[in-house]
Amino acid sequence: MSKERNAQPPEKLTGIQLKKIPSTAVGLPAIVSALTHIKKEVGVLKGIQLLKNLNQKDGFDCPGCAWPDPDAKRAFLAEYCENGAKAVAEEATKNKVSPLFFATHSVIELSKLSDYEIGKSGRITHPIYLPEGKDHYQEISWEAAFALIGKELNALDSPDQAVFYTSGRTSNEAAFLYQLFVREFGTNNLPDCSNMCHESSGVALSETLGIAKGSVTLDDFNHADVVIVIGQNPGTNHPRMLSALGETKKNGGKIITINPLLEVGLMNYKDPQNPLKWIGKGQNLTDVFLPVRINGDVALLKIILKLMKVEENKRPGSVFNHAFIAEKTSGLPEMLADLDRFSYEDLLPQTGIAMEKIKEATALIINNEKIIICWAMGLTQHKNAVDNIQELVNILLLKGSIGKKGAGTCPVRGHSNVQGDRTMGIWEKPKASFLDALEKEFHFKAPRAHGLDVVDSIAAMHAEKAKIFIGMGGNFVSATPDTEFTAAALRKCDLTVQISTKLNRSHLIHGKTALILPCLSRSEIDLQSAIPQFVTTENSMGIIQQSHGPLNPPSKHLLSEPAIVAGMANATLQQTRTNWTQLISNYDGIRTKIEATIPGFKNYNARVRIKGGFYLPNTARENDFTPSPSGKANFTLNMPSDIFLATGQFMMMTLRTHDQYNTTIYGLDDRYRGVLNERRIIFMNPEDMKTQHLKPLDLVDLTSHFNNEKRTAKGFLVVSYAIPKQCTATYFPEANVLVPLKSVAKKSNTPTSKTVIISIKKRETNKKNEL
Ligand SMILES: Nc1nc2c(c(=O)[nH]1)N[C@H]1C(S)=C(S)[C@@H](COP(=O)(O)OP(=O)(O)OC[C@H]3O[C@@H](n4cnc5c(=O)[nH]c(N)nc54)[C@H](O)[C@@H]3O)O[C@H]1N2
Ligand SMILES: Nc1nc2c(c(=O)[nH]1)N[C@H]1C(S)=C(S)[C@@H](COP(=O)(O)OP(=O)(O)OC[C@H]3O[C@@H](n4cnc5c(=O)[nH]c(N)nc54)[C@H](O)[C@@H]3O)O[C@H]1N2
Ligand SMILES: [Mo]
Repeated sequence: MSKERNAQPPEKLTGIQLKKIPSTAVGLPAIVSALTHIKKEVGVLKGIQLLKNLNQKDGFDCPGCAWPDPDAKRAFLAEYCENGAKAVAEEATKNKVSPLFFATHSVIELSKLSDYEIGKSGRITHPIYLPEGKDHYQEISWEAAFALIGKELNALDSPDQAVFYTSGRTSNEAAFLYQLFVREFGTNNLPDCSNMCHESSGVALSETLGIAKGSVTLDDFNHADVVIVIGQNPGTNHPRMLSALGETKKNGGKIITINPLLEVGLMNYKDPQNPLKWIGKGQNLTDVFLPVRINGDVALLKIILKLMKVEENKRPGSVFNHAFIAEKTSGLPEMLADLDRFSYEDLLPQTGIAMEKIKEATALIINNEKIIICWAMGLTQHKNAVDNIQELVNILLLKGSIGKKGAGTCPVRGHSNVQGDRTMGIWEKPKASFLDALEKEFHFKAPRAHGLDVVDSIAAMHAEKAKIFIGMGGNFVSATPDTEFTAAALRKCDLTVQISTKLNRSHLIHGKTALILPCLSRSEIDLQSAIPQFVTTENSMGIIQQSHGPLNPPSKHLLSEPAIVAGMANATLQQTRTNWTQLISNYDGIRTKIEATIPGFKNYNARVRIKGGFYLPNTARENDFTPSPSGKANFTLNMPSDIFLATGQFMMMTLRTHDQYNTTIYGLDDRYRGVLNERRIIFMNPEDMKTQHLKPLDLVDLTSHFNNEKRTAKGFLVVSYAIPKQCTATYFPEANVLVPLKSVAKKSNTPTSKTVIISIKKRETNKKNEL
């Protein structure tokens, strides 16, 4: 066996089966799939206990996604979806990773497994340590682990030589303490998963509307005339959003879908919570489907804007909301003039869509006022991602479709508390007012220089400018771009520390020494001073709610995330005036500190105890754009894609299957796209396959091209699919090795995981299972 720890999943095929793509999402198959996972991972009784509590007002917040729960009515048994059920099944698994497991399996051996197999090993039960040069992790006491972290951190030449990553499941309480610890230590190096996710949305919305968050509430979906879903696959990633879209339709609203793929969930669905509806035809969702080419969105939106302008010129006052524009916005003349620089002839080929279809969608926008636009990674992970989102804002501003019922921005967040973590100060570019408040409350000098985000952290570790990596959750090596480069960066560190629930590849690609600190999950009872604590989270629409897990933890050696932060802080900070031990003895104390430092949390402890929680203030929702740089809502000038494909090159987007949560692989199927039991596939347009002389299920190697650099991923099966020409799709994380670290979005520095330029080469072998 090679001595190298594998940073990538093995290039092994698992036995693909292709099925007909279903015509309906959710319904009975989703329930069956959810229950199968629950039964296999946790057992029936514990499973029912879990589902009963999920997303209820006195239950716990689903770790699946950040979609909000209904303010009033919640489903009788449970407010859950197939993929939420899979998420809780995964963390409540019966399988355990104990010190004995590590004694019998070396790190090298584990790294040869697939991500699916690594994840299925189960929950980590003890703090674990990998001494320098060793192949087996071994048990360590919490005290010794914290002491090691304190010693290593304090031995650095500068606090800026450490990076402190966060994934978005971390509760508000843990996130607040974590950023406080990091800033008291002396750095703003707080990269987080947001840097790879909705950072582009935050940048675009702050510049235009003065707030980094979306403006709509769930109730707005009941009132919208038109909902545009662009660059998002809610049937898989936010299944409960389908119910909201269903409500829009029931109330007479229309849905426009803009996506290279006709994602089943957006076409037709059967409400899982209403068994009477499992039989029959289901509900149609999308009215107009625009199959845009990858990264053709700005071109498409510019055509829509141009058509709106033409119609407005014909019938002044019939398209634009002049009262709103005059009172609230700035920059309209420049934006309208800029549209003339772009011709339909130049824009249309970038979209790949027939003009008639675009006109059909534009008519809905022209003739209606209450418009919601929802988006996710299909817009945020491109070089011109910020332009994508600002172009959407241009449309909303022309219509005055913001800050009123049934209208507004809806960036649909990923991780269940990624938005809350930012509110709590997990950010490498904190505002001065936030640092001022921390300094006042905690009596220390906060570092003012901006810190490193994800991409810059990787570069800094690779250049040995950063030497310690601490990860609060997540799976850094597999989630980030440029897998081999990132792995090399992590291997150069003196110490890597992962605070985790389950085993993942980031435990196996480590620094000279490594620690795994196992923590409680969202679904478990968190006792401090013998009293059960609850934590709080913020969903995609800015509602703060409490969450308390019903299950006994899988091991008595686990600590909560806040307790782990306090342990690290006590072992590291010599000058601190914060009483960390007291803060974690009762989480109300942490919330009191949050209230004292972060706006919007007045009477936090009382208000969060009211069932259903409370809304944070949201200026855009209130039609107030004064926090924007100009004091008004800004129209902006945006650029279409400048990507040029040479002959034989394709654009590749990296997607989630229906059976994974980011890097956690629940199973090997992508049911809604008709691909079963295989992840190493590439979706291709049948005509492109012809020109490349490829047949279905041919085995190919993929090479990405960026600035004369090449990266290769081996062994993918070609799947013929309805995808625009010159566009292809693969799954994340298998294809991350192809995403160049330096290929990032302008302004937000987000890796361009949805526009990777590749060429495809057929393998000269017939032995499909021997790569
Ligand atoms: N079950 C489950 N739920 C999840 C997750 C999960 O992995 N599993 N992940 C969570 C996280 S962290 C996030 S951020 C979200 C992700 O949620 P999504 O953003 O829905 O996830 P992706 O699979 O990245 O899908 C992106 C969608 O954008 C489309 N797309 C790609 N490129 C373009 C483009 O150039 N233009 C347009 N218009 N569309 C494009 C793709 O075809 C696809 O439908 O989901 C969250 N919820
Ligand atoms: N190519 C490509 N790359 C992408 C994306 C893409 O679309 N394409 N999407 C990007 C996006 S949107 C995101 S958000 C990132 C995700 O990046 P991450 O958030 O880093 O990755 P996850 O896979 O969500 O992390 C899973 C791990 O978190 C740990 N974990 C789970 N629950 C808890 C908990 O409650 N506490 C703690 N401490 N640990 C826990 C488990 O050990 C699990 O293995 O990936 C990004 N990477
Ligand atoms: Mo995300």
